[in-house]
Amino acid sequence: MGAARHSGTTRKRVYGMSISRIVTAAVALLATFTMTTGVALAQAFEGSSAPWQMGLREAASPTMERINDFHNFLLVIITVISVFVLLLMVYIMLRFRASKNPNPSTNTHNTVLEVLWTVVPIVILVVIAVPSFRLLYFADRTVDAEMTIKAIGNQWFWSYEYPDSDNLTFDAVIVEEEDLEDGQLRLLTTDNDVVLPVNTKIRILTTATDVIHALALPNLGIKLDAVPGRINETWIEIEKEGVYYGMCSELCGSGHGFMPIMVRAVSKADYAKWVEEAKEEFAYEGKPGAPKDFAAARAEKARQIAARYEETGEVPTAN
Ligand SMILES: [Cu+2]
Repeated sequence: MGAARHSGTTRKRVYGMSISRIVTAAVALLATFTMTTGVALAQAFEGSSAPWQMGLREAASPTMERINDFHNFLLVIITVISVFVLLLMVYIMLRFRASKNPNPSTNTHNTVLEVLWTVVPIVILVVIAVPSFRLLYFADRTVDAEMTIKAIGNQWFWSYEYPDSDNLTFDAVIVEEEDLEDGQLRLLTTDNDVVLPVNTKIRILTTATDVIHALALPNLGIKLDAVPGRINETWIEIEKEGVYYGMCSELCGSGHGFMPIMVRAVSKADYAKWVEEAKEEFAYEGKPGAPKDFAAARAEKARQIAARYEETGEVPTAN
């Protein structure tokens, strides 16, 4: 102890900087970092991946918070198992190596060991299964949804319907690289974004026009198959205003990588305002001049986009 403390004092003098100064500098650095991150968060939340990101995306819904917790819990379990197995194998390789054991053991059974290596994995699986099922049921659906949004996958764009607002509907097609404006993300930006209110329980329904697609929004903990002829359901409650990016997550054809999902979460008041504006711009049931059959119009648009994409091989955009 004394020697360690002594050498510490010597080092302190050598570098000419006291420990307390180092601590102060570290605290100042940390404070600056926290402040800048805080400011960044206070601006607008951006739900996208970052280069060299570790772990999952930042959670912005109760489901994703639980997915994150579950992921961290599993990480501990698999780390312990991996380290245990590694140490066991190193031990076996050293302790039972051929040079040390000219006459190999002829043991074939060990009842205690066999019971243990059966029971312990079962216990581990049960420990994983209980929170896993709890999470599955939590993410499944909400009984008291305040609104509903329907996402329809097409080759290769998404359409959205707002059943609570006279089936207000529009398509969201990718913005091509050369048309991107400053700050818009490549392969993730759509011409129309899906506007949703924060702090609202939103029921999500999804289906598809042609083949199986999948609605995925990592920050919100959503990955839901969009299957033709059936409706899948889940729910979200977005906690932060901002933009959330996602992608189709089911291989759905050659334009699969070009059908991003872009959600803009706004306050409830701004959402109500947006619905009024959107009704001017987009079609809804009963609007003069709106197509009689939204699904047929959508299918026709998908056919045109697919045909042009086949011809040119370029990103399948709307125009
Ligand atoms: Cu798709």
